[in-house]
Amino acid sequence: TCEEPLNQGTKNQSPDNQTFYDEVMQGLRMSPKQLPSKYFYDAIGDKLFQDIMNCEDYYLTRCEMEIFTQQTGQLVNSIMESDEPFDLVELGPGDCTKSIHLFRGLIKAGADFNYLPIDISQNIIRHLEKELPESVPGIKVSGLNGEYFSMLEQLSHQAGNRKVVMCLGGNIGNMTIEESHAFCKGLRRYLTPGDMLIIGFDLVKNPAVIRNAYDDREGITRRFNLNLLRRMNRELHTDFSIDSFEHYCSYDPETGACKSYLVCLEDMQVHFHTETVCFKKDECIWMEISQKHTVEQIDHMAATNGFQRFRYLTDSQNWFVDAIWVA
Ligand code: AVI
Repeated sequence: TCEEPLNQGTKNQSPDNQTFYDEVMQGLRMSPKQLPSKYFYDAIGDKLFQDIMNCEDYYLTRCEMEIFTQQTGQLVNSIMESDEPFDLVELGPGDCTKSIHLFRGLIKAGADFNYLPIDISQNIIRHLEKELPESVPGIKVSGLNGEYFSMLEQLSHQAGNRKVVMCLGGNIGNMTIEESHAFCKGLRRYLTPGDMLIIGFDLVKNPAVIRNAYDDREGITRRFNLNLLRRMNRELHTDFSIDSFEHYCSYDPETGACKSYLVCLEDMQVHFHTETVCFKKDECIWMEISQKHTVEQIDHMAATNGFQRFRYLTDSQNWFVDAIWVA
């Protein structure tokens, strides 16, 4: 029979899986059902996201790359407004394909800085500590492995330089407007007046361009979303029938919210350890939000969370902005 999911019988999960399981169940108890998009990124999801970033229809990476390669001088000058040494803290650095252009510019300009990437993946941190000094001679890298706010907390207890924090890739778009305000407020607590934040936002634009980016012709985004069901089958031993779900993406030009869903094509029961979850034909699971912003909303986000607008760098199509704010 199909019962409401109950909070019980999860003792056979490992602690890592337990959190995954609990967060999944919490989302599936909501209406509409939701799944947490942060779990997209297992090894297969990472690879699919790489493919998304390289695909024709997904413009965000190309736009921000253009800013980092064509406007490196403006970035360097903004950061070096003050000639004091600084700690360049990057939240979720990936493989630094964009920020590496900034590092080279800063070193060329004689900047005195330490690069402190923060990432939840120990592999990424190890990789950057090893590779960056080889590809960017003269860079000083000291990685921090953990959650953004706990690592910033740790840093705040050490005597440090002024901070320049970078949050690239439009990752803030994967939060609702409310969550992104809370995130900026949270960040601000770890900064002191004069510190800087460089934060990437995807801008509102022709709705068709946005929809195509999240429903690409090659079907990579579709596979990226479905991979979370596959991951649950692998790691939580569920029995989702993957072929019975279809990717659907909506964009609302009035709110700037781009949302992706998986639509269930038939009535189905999915078994979770000791619990069973029912899905109805045509029911949608909300998978992810990719919020688009106007410059006015970005200004408002700065002003209401303790930042001042310093400089905005956009790509040549005006599709993406790296906002530079001062605390
Ligand atoms: C990581 N993040 C900024 C991507 C985005 O554009 O929302 C994740 C993504 N989801 C589907 N395509 C890309």
